[in-house]
Amino acid sequence: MRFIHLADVHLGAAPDTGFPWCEERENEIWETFQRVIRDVREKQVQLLLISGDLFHRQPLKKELRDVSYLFSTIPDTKVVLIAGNHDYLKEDSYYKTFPWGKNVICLFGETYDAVYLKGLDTYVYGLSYYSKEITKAYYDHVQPLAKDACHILLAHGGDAHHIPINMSRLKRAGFDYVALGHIHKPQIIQADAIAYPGSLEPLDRTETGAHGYILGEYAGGQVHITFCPCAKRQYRSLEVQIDGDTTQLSLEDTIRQGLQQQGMDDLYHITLVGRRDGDTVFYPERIQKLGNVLEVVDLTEPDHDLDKLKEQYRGTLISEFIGYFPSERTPLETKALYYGVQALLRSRGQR
Ligand SMILES: [Mn+2]
Repeated sequence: MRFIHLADVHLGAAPDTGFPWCEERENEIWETFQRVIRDVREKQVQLLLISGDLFHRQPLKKELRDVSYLFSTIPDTKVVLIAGNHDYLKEDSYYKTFPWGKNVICLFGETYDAVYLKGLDTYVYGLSYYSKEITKAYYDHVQPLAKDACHILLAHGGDAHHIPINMSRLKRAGFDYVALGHIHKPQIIQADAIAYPGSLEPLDRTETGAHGYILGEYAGGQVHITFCPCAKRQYRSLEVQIDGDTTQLSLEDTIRQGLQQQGMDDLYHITLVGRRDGDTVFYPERIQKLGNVLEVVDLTEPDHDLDKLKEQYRGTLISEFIGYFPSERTPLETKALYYGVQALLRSRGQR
């Protein structure tokens, strides 16, 4: 039996608020979800597991109709889902009354429940959120039925306010696979047994690295899983080394090349490090235009010609301060020297 495990799709989210590509990203989450449905069909996946937070907030009726349509395009695949803390089952949630197709099973109980999928000889277990937070450690006491079949738990949470999970306990519980959701960083807790696929598309700049879903196979009583990257974009950090020869235009060229190499769709946090020419000032707003740049942090320090300054400011504190340091310096001493010179120059009203 082949399955796909998804979580934290967050349909309806619009990441990177305030940036020109924000609206595009809202659509891309839908497009990537559609791509997963296409993969379900092409890879002949029999079971699609969604471990909570399919929606970013309470789903609109038209959004449920769209999702339901997509599920209707994979009629031979069973879809099992639970509601997470973002799309929790609020009293008037459209989730509760929505008429899903017959291949879709919602484990919308407030307490632990199971469904048996006959054709797949598989039990899927789970519960859903009825509030934004649950502090009770529900998964500490769950276990599969004593029946010869494949047993899969859908679970959403893993932090103090969203069903804390004792992983070592869960490892011993006896499930063939635990399909986790809520933590947005993809991670395998136990090889071929317990995993978070992470958010389908990364949703904020802390969610660096590849994102996607988990493809699983159950055969001969054993599960085997692989992580399949599928997101359109990645958040990346780019560190650029500056030296005395770097100019604004040479820097722009370096960054342009870096972005092209790593991917123009990706979203960047750029940091400038090193020592720049004493007269050079970089313009972050021009760097921002080179691609999808979220932020430019300039940590460079000016590279002063110390001998020249010492001569120029002879008889002043600046000259004395420079002379205080030996020519062979530790990195810390060098840092103190440059910071000090910079501060003293600034206090004289000069750059
Ligand atoms: Mn969540």
